[in-house]
Amino acid sequence: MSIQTAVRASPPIETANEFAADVIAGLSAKPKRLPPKYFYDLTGSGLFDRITQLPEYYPTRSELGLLHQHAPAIASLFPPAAALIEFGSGSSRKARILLRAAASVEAYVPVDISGDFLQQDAVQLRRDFPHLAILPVVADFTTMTEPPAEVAAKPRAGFFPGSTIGNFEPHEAAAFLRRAGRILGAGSVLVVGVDLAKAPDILYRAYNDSEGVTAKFNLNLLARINRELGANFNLAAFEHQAFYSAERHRIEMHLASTKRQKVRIGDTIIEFRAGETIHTENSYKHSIDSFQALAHGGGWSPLAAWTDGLFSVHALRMTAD
Ligand code: AVJ
Repeated sequence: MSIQTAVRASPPIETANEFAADVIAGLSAKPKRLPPKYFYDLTGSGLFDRITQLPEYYPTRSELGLLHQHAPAIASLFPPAAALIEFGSGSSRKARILLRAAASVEAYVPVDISGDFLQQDAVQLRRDFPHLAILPVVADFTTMTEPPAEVAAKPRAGFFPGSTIGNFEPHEAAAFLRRAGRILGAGSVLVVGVDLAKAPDILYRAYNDSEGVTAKFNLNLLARINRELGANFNLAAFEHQAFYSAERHRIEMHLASTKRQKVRIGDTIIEFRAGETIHTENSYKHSIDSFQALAHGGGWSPLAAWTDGLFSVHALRMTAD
């Protein structure tokens, strides 16, 4: 087993400057918005972890159940002697379920923007899977364009769990799938976790939990801007909002200003009307068919889909390049 250090892939990962530029651009836009990828600093990742354990937040439990139940069937679709590439791997908890069932996989490539987590996790993965080459890549998976050189000669499978794909607009999701197809190559398989449209009250509760953890997670975005960009958001003057739009098939999260106010971010002053919101996240909800149609538009054919009625796990085969 070789000792690998994380490969820094180009284009480079987010920098403080890019964060500042995205924040100023988003808060200068009409309506105001912020990219959801910035939720996940250390505090935000901890809060998201608590969200996944809330009784109301079913997606993580559902997906873990589906992966446990169907791991052998999923793994049987991987090409022999493959490298498994995970986009936005976090703690690799879900990939471990597939790796345990996929005896022929030779390498695991967790791709994540957070290098610290990735390195810690790689050490543990090498202990738990001594026969696997563990090749972490520090990168923003949304801008990644190539597989790491170490796995360029191996057949590849991809893994994109968690319904992170729901953060994309449908046309962006198709574009991401198309790019994933170029990274994974002809004949590859991609496994994607996708949350399903369902009764609005179930969706509402999943994003308006009774303990207020989701509210904290949303408001942490402003706290992070204060911490990292020296801004002066008064967190008590903003409220968490989350609602399901049945027409748009998505949960929208916002932070609503409770009053007319001005906020300073560096040299920039941002003005808020009373009730004005910052749109912080969309979480699109699909049907099995609508997701398969979307995947088709991204160059992938459906191989199989597993569901518990709440969430779905899709296996796709690349058809175009
Ligand atoms: C990680 C994007 C799938 O949309 O459910 C959870 C993020 N936001 N609660 C989701 C989230 C509020 C989550 N994803």
